[in-house]
Formats: sequence, structure tokens, C-alpha cells
Amino acid sequence: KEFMIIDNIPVAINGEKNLLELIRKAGIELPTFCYYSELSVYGACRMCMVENKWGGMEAACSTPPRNGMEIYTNTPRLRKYRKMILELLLSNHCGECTTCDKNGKCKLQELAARFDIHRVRFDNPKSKPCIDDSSVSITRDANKCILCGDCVRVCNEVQNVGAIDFAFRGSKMKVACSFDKPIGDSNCVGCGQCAAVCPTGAIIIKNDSHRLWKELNQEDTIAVAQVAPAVRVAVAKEFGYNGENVMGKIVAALRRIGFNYIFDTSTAADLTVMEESKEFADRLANGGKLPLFTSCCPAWIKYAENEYPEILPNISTCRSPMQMFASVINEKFKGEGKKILSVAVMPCTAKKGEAARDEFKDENGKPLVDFVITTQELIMMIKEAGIVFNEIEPEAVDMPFGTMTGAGVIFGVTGGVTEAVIRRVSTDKSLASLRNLAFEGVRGFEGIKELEVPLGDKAIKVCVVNGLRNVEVIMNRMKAGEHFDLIEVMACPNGCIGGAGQPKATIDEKKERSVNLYNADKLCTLKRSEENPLMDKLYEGILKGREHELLHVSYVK
Ligand code: HC1
Ligand code: SF4
Repeated sequence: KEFMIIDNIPVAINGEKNLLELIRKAGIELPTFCYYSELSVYGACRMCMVENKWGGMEAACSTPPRNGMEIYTNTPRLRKYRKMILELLLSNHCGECTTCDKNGKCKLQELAARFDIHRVRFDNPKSKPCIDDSSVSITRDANKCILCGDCVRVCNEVQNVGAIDFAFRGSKMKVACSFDKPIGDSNCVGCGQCAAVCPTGAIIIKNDSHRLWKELNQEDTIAVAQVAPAVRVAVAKEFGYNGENVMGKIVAALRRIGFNYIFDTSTAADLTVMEESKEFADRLANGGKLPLFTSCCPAWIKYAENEYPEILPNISTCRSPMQMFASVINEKFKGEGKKILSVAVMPCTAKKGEAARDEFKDENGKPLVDFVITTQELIMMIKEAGIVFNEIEPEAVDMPFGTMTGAGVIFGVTGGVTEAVIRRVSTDKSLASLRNLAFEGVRGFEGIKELEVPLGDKAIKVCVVNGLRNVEVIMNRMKAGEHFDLIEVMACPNGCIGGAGQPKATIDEKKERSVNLYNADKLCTLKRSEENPLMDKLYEGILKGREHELLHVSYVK
């Protein structure tokens, strides 16, 4: 058995990739800014240096464990070294911490406190913010960047977008878009994954809560909120208990914040399933463009527009559930003589971009969704309002759009849209077929999932693409001649539960979120979208003769 000595204690080596992993397993929280197990090793921040028995220093993140190795993680020399790194970073960092969105969640702040830095001896040329506010999804502050490269690697390696990279050299080095353009003018798709890994306030989610507060509690306004499927399983941890489904408490909190009506986006996901299934069946029967790609993820839509415009005709014309609901909400309340304040609570930063698209504005140029706030912004608003989340009693969503099915709820996890559509188009409506479907390969966190589903006398080829990185793989396979009938793409790894608007989570916590969404489905009496009694009412009422106008869109220019 191989082992090494960490701070005089023998520790067994069990296939750990690097010293950092092993040291953490041994119960020592080695500091780092730039190490993420799912990204390549960059070794830039040098905070995880360890000392060997001869006094040599090695970066733990980029050194593999070796049998018999002896290292120390907390020597006077290492402490001095780490303090110096922190002091140098702070001397080159905007210090307006109390007004920073990352206040209390910033790794630099946390480590400066942990290593007891209470004085910076050097002049600071970057003491004021340097804001790039050009994106509707994220805000960048170059003077809070510590050049750890986490954003660059996630954008390149995980999302395969490559919107940002290091530019210039030496002391002029910075993270920039090509030609140093503002991020809003680049090929950024707004997925926010860079903000999710940024250890400081250099990239944050665009915070719209301040503007929203001003619009709430107005006499002349009907404030309507819809809450996305994935939000309900990501809030509880922030308030100190397990990651269970707290939809009822979210509804209660939104009422106290000032919303008059609260709905569940899962209801509109049922509507999306109805429309997308119709479209799919029609394309299958009439030789339409296949594969049909799903259309509910706005970062995927932008990515397709940028990288694969030729497949835009294959993308479903269905608006996303958020936008379908926005149309329905607008039709329902517009005759009441008040302003409608339509707000979507989403796990996603790209939804802010979707809401701002010209396709989703009314005849007066006003967006159908006025505000998209992320789960993190919702949590901030709950705290700001002083709501004691643990104590409030759960409440139900409002009528007349208060019914949803399990199919709509599972939209929030990779494979969920596909599973919901298959439940709808499948001719075998037995409980057994519903249960079997869950085990046929549609669930799980793999990058690409494939399954063949019997449909009448045919079998349809279905593929679930989990994370933008995998789009290229499927496109190349299609170019090589492979055929698929239906392809779901969700830009964020693991689907909306892993959206960048959600509180930070480990992979195990994301798995827990997915289990809790599947459990929410189990608790729904209705499992298939067509069983939702609201569907018929909508088709006979608000939507009658206007399905295309209110529920569809074309991204083909
Ligand atoms: Fe999603 Fe969707 S599932 S895109 O991931 O289709 O954001 O949760 O609301 O619109 O329903 C996000 C989640 C969300 C839409 C639905
Ligand atoms: Fe890249 Fe997404 Fe960040 Fe844009 S939002 S820079 S696409 S990671």
C-alpha cells in the first residue's frame, strides 16, 4: 500500500490526482484560488504551496502524490509566503468590499481574514472599480480580477465558447474578450459559468434586485412572479438546512416581498411539452427538419446562432416555458387597467438575455418579462426583507394557473425535457412504461445520453446533450452521417439545477438537487403534461386561434 507523510502523519494514497486532493482528504483545508477538480490544472495562484523535508516548495495542485513523500503544509515559511501573495493581490485589487456583490462570499476576503492580513504595505493602482456593464447577464470588474484564470478555463474547457482569454503580458496582463471588446459585444452566450467559478467580485451575476424593489408594492401595478423548476431545490441550503424542495416557502416569501400572483414555471413547461410534442409529431409525419432540437435554454440558442446558424431551422419554434408563461400572463392581466410587472425567478443568468430579446417584446416594445432575477438574487431579497425563511409556512401558488404535472417539474434537470416529451408522445400510457423510461438512459449526469424509444411501429433516436462542450461532439457525429430525431441541449452542466444563478454547489449537492426534483415528480398526482387540466382551458380560452402568435418564435433571421 502506498502512503505519504503529511505534517508528520502517514496518509494512504488512493489514486488522488494531486497532493491538494490528498491533503484535503487528510482534513487540511489548503488554500487555493485557481484549483477546480473539473477544470485543467493551472497552478497560477501559488497559495497551495507545500514544503518538502528538504525545504523545497511545490504547488500541491500540480504535484502528484509519491510513495514515501514527506511534506509540510503549515510551516513559518509557507505562512509568510501565503501572506505575501495575499498582500500583493490586495494591493492590486479594488478594495470597496462593503459595497461589492461578493461581500461575504469572496475567496480573497475569506483568505485575507483567515491569514490575518490587516495591513497592505504597497500602493494600490486599482483601488476603484473598473466596470464592464455591457452584458445583461454578468458584470465584470477588471480591478477585482486576481488572474486565477478560472473564468477563462470554464468558458473554454467546459462551455467551449472561448469568449474570454488572457491578453497582454506582465503587469498589463488581464482577462479580455477578443480585440478587448466589451463582453456584451463578444460571442459570450451569457451562461454565467464564469461568474459561478470567479473567486472574487471580478465577474458577478448582473444584479437586478435593486431596480425590482422600486417597482414592487405600487398601487397601479399587478406584480406577477413565476418560479422556475430548478429554483425550489437550491434555496434551502442557504438557510441552513438540507437541499429539499421548498417551493411552498418560496411562494410565501414572494407574497411577503410584494407579489400579487405567484405561479410555477412548471405549468408553462407543460404547455411547452404540448406544443413541442405536436411540432415533433408533425415533423416526423410530414418529413420536416430532423433532428428537432429543444429550444428552452437561451444560452444554447445563442450558441447555435453564433456557431451553428445552419441548424437554426432544426430548433423547435416553441418559446421557452418562461416566455410562454409571460405571454399567457400578459393576456390574462392586460385588461385590468393596471401595469403588469412580470417577473421570472430563474436559476439562470442567460434568461436575463432571453427576456431582453426583441422577439419577446410586446407591440409597444416592452419586454413581456420585465425582470429575471436569479435564485441568488431571490435569496438576497428574502434576507433584505427580513423574512425568517425557516419559520414561514409554505403556501400554494395562485389560480387560475395553479396546476402543474411532474413532467413540467423535471424540466430543471438534464434529460428532463426529453423525458417529459417522451411521456407525452409515447403511445403506451401505462404506469410501467412511465417507470421504465426513467431507467432507459434519459437520467444521469453523463455528457451525452442516447436512447431509442418505440413510437408506434417505429423507434425514434433521442439524444440528451448535457453542457455546451458536448454540442460539438454531436454536431461532428451528425456531419459524419449519424441520424437523430430529437436532441435536447442544456448549456449548463447538469441542466438548470447547475445554472450559474443558483448558489454555488458541489457535484454532490447538484446530484441532491436532481434527486429532489425527481422526488417532486413522484409526489405529483399528474405525471404527463396532457393530464394537466389547465391545458384544455388555455387552448379553449386565452390561446384559442393564437397558439402560434403567443407560444412560438423563429430564431432564423
Ligand atoms: Fe430552466 Fe425551463 S427548465 S430553462 O432549465 O425550460 O432557467 O429550472 O425555468 O423557461 O420550465 C431555467 C429551470 C426553466 C424555462 C422551464
Ligand atoms: Fe464564457 Fe459563459 Fe462567462 Fe460568457 S457567461 S464569458 S460564455 S462562461
